Amino acid sequence: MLDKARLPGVHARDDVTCPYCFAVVPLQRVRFRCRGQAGRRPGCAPVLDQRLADYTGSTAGASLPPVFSASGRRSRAACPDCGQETGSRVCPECHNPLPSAYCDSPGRIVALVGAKNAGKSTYIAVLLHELMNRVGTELDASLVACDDRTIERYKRDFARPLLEERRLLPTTTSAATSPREPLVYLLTRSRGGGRFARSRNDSLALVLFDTAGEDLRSREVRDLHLRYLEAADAIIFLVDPLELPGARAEVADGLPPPTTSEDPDSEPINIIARVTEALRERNGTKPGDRLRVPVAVALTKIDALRPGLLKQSALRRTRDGVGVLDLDDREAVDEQVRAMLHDWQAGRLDLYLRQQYAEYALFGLSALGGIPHDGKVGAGGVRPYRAEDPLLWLLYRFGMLDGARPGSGRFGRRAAGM
Ligand SMILES: Nc1nc2c(ncn2[C@@H]2O[C@H](COP(=O)(O)OP(=O)(O)O)[C@@H](O)[C@H]2O)c(=O)[nH]1
Ligand SMILES: [Mg+2]
Ligand SMILES: [Zn+2]
Ligand SMILES: [Zn+2]
Repeated sequence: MLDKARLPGVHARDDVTCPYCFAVVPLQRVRFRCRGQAGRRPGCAPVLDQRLADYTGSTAGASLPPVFSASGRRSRAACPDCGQETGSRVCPECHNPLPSAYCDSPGRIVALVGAKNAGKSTYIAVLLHELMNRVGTELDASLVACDDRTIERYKRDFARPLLEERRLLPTTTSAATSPREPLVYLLTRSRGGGRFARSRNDSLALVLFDTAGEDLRSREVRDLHLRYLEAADAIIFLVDPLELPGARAEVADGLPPPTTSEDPDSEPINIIARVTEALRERNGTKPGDRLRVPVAVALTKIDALRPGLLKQSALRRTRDGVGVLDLDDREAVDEQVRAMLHDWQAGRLDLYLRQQYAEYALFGLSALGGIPHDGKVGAGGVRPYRAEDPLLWLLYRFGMLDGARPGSGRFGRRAAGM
C-alpha cells in the first residue's frame, strides 16, 4: 500500500511524515509555534504543551510558547495572539518541530535496527560525530539536530562518555526508565550548480532510536517502532559478526566470548526476520513479493576479526575521500562480506535478505577501530573505520551523492566547478 511512497523521489509532495511520531500529515495541517517573548520583544508567554509532554513522557522542557494553526504550506505565519511572525513549524500530532528544510523537501527517513549488543549505541555516537566532522566536510553536508533534546542527549549519553571520556557506553536501559524518543537529525547537502546555476538542497532525516532489545517485547514501544520502520525510506541493520555461528574462529585472540549468545534476541537473523515479518504484515506485501525499502546490512566490530582474514581484502582498503561513491569499491566490499557470511555458515542470512528485499547491500565497519578493554576504548582512542559507508550508499541511492569508478573523469575531483 505504501509502496509508491517508498520509492525515493515519489513522496507525495503534499504529505509530510513526522520523524518523531511518524504521523503522515498533509502539509496544510502542519502547525506553528509562537516565537514567544524574549528580552524586550513582546510575545506569548510559555504554557505547558500537553501534547509534547505526552510524547516525551515528561513535563520538563514542555513549557513553551503556544502552538497555533495556519497554513502549513507557508514557511511563516503570524501568531493570532501576539501578532508576531514565526517560522517554527510543528507536527500537529506530537508538537515536535518540523524544520523548514524537512517540510520543503520531505526528507527521507533512515532507520537503524540491530540486536542487543550489536553495537548500535556505539555506532550512533561515532556515525553522528563523523557526519558532524570529517565526513560532513568531505560531502559538503551539514548535520543539524532537529530539537534541543536531541542535542542534549547526544552530548550526555553518547559523545561525552564515549568520545571524551573513552568509556564504553552502558547497555541501553529499557524505555520503561528512559525516554523512548529518537534522536532526530537532518542531513542536508547542497548540490551542483557551479557559481551561477541554482543549487539544490537535498535532505535526509536520520531518525535514531537507541532501544534496548527487550523493548521490542513491550506493546507500546513495539508499536512506535513498527511505525518507525514502516515510515522508513531506508533501513540500516547492524549485525555483530561475533554472533554468527562460524565467525568465532576468525576472531582475534584474547577476545572474551559473547555474553549474550543464549539470548535469542541477540541472534542477528532473528531480529532481521522479526522486523521483516512485521513490515510485510503492515504493508500487506503479497507472499513472494519482495519489500521495496532498500536495506544496508552492516557487520560491526570488524576490527575484532583476525588481521590475516582482512589482509589484502577490499575491506582493508581505506576509501578515498573524494565526495563520490566509489562504485568499484562498493561492489568489492559487498562481494567480500557475502563471501564471509557464506564461510561462516551464515549464508542463510544472505539468502533470506535476497528473498525478502528487492535491494540490499552488505557492509563491514568498525565504530571503535579497536578492541576495547575493561570498559574502556583501546589505547589509540576511537578510530572509526568505514562507519559512514552504509550512509554513503543510501545517499547515492537517493540521488544525493554521485557514484563513479576510479579512472573515470568524475573520480578524484570533488565536484564540477571546484
Ligand atoms: N571490537 C569492537 N567492539 C565493539 C565495537 N562497537 C561496539 N563494540 C562492543 O560491543 C559492545 C556493545 O555495543 P553497544 O553499542 O552498547 O551495543 P547495543 O546494545 O547494540 O547498543 C560494546 O560494549 C563493545 O564492547 C567496535 O567497533 N569494535
Ligand atoms: Mg545500546
Ligand atoms: Zn509528530
Ligand atoms: Zn504569540
